[in-house]
Amino acid sequence: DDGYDHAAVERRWQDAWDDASAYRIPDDAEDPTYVLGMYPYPSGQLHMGHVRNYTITDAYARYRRMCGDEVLHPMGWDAFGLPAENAAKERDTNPRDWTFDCIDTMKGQMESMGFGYDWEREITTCTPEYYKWNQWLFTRFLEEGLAEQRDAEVNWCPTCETVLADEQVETEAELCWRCDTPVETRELEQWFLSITEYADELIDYIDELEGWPDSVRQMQRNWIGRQHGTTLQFDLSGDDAEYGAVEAFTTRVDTIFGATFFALAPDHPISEELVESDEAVHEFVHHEADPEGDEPNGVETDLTATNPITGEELPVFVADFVLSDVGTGALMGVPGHDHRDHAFAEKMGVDIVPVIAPEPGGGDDPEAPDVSEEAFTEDGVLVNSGEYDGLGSAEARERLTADLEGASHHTQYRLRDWGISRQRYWGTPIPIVHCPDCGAIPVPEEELPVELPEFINTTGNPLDAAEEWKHTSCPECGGDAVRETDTMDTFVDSSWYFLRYVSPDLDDAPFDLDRANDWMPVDQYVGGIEHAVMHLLYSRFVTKTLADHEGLEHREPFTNLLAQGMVQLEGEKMSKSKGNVVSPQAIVSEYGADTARLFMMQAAQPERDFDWSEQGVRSAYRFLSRFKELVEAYAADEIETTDEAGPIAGYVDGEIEAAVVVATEEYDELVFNTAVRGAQSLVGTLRQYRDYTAVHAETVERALSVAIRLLAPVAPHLCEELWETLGEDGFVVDATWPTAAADRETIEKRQRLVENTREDVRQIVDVAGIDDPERIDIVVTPAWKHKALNVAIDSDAPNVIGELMQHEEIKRH
Ligand code: ANZ
Ligand code: ZN
Repeated sequence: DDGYDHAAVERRWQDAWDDASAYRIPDDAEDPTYVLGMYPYPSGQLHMGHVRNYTITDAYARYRRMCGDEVLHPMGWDAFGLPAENAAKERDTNPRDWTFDCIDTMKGQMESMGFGYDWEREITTCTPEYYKWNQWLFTRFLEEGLAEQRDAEVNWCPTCETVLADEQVETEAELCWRCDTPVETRELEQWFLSITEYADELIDYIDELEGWPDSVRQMQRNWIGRQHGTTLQFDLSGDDAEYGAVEAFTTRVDTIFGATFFALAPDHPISEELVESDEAVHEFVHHEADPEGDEPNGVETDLTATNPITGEELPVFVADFVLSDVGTGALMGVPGHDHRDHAFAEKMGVDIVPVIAPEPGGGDDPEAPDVSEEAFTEDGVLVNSGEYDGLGSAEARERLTADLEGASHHTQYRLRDWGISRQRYWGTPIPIVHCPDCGAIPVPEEELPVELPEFINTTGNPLDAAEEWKHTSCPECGGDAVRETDTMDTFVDSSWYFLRYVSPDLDDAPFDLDRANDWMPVDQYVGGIEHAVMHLLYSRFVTKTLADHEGLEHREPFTNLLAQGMVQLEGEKMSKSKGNVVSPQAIVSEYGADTARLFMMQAAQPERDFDWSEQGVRSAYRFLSRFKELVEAYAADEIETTDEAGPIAGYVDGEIEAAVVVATEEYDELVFNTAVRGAQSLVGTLRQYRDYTAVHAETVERALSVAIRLLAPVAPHLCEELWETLGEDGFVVDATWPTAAADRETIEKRQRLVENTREDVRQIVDVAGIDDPERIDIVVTPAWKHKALNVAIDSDAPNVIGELMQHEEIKRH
């Protein structure tokens, strides 16, 4: 029975917005509020995650606009990437056509959702007009010494036939992030961007990012992984060889008196030498080492290491838990105070010695802990440590680092430089020419972009097969040379796209600097938590380099970040492989975009996961239908009205205030579910009012006008329609956000009063002997306490209440 012609309503307003260029933001806007959803990869269809992401930004953009801000709310396409290349191969088409087909479809779907984007600012990263600026960025990095080519061991996915960044390898299982194939390693010449030069700033500034979720901030800190410690030297010698001083990194030099072994990574240069001469080491390194395994494994060598403070000779192992790219690839083992070293020592029969005591009130003679079963890993007071006994751990670290010859403070990071080379076609060509005489020469800026040649369907990298494109002349000497055939990681594209929106058509610079200085940073960024590390870190890094070298006046790109939760089905992530995907398009055609949007926003706070529910969708639809019916009935004079503002009108007044105050506060914080709830309950109250008695026209008109505006950010099409029905001029998206005189505290006080009064009424009902008091939900003004039961209404029970009001027992109050 409930329902309305949502398709007609939605088409009508989409066309009207379009005709009026309602979401265009002029270039001379002063400092618009910049609201941005992470641009999608054009995979073919908009999925629920997109719809949620973009409904959040759209609702917020509309809200800010109604509050009087100019709003920049653009959209674009993260259009390079492997899936397009794979799809093109499968379908025997080319990645460009496939990508633009997908964009077409998805853009249509976005329009059908009513997202208010300034499409004049649309960007598509696979166009030469865009990727030219990736190339420009790369050459600028080169000039600033922030890009370099290195022979590097890389993660190689044999299925995708491509190099993967560390971040694209699933850490535990070492699988390709796209296809779950076990990753191998290979040596290749790769281009790296020196993000590690910004490691300190990237980690220090995280403290300032107060508009970001703590979880994301922590993930970034962990990813950068800064550790303060000491590098120190151990002399290594064997029966017939001296290896001299070998460096080890430790964060706990205070435990050095407890070092009972020394360990080298399997690919430490000394291990590699031993592989040649020592059968057991060879066997271990080539057949037994399992760095991913849960247990530490190792093999004892014939070498000994001299503890630089005690002079003790320690056994030296080659061990798989020592990582070659951490610290120096060598460590001192302290089983008494490190869990891993403890496990290793137990397995290898190495001594376990306690040298740090817990600090029970700093007594004179602290007792060494029992570490035979488990390491004591906290800081404490030194024991069994000679002249250092009694010192606290922190002080001991300072003293020992100063006292030990060859030791020095060292800060180390988990962060590695950003390898951007990909052996793939569908990406930005790295603008380099390899000349046999001059080496790797950047393509001069005037010659950018280096455009992609036509796609060739081969098994390897199509750029290798593009003979004509590949062979060129050296920009330096003019001799025969070949182009770099690697393309850039697509995270390069997304590391600065938010700047391109300010001047998307500019052809002599990546972005208009003045405007970027005015319009940046993004005020509210919204996207999936899967981008918490890579995309956000790279964007921060690139922004900082542009600030250092290009005059950008912002060092951080995103002031506020919201990481939206997942839309699930029965607690599971929707995915094609699980076959539990609900298509947004199907919902839109059955119930309309407004229903889909309203359901999503009311289902949960944006950060939370929630379950898709057909029932929830239907109830959102029912609400919108009833809202529409009410406004139309009122506008058509089908509701009995009165000029007299009775007590219910007073009550409704309070409800209007409450809805405005709550919605405003909650929209500010992007808590859409709560924001919308107040407006919905206001509509419910109005329906009860109408069903019960003649309504006070002025109050109801005001209430409807407020409810329409409060719901407009979430259900924009219907609210435009109702705004017009109510006889208002212009778009509701341009209407002024309603304000209220009361503050939250006053509202809550009043609500408590109403609650109490209701409770009193329920008791009266009890006393009066009404059979079914549970059925009666009564709305009263607090004034009732002073005698009269002003009114009690309930859509289900008007008769009971009418009866109740006749009741002698109640009349007397
Ligand atoms: C001695 C020591 C004593 C350490 C102690 C820790 C505790 P975490 O453990 O995350 O704080 N380390 C150094 N180089 C390494 C490598 N190449 N591969 C694996 N581990 C390595 O990281 C710092 C510690 O990691 C360092 O401090 C070192 O063990 C180990 F009670 O040195 B420590
Ligand atoms: Zn040359």
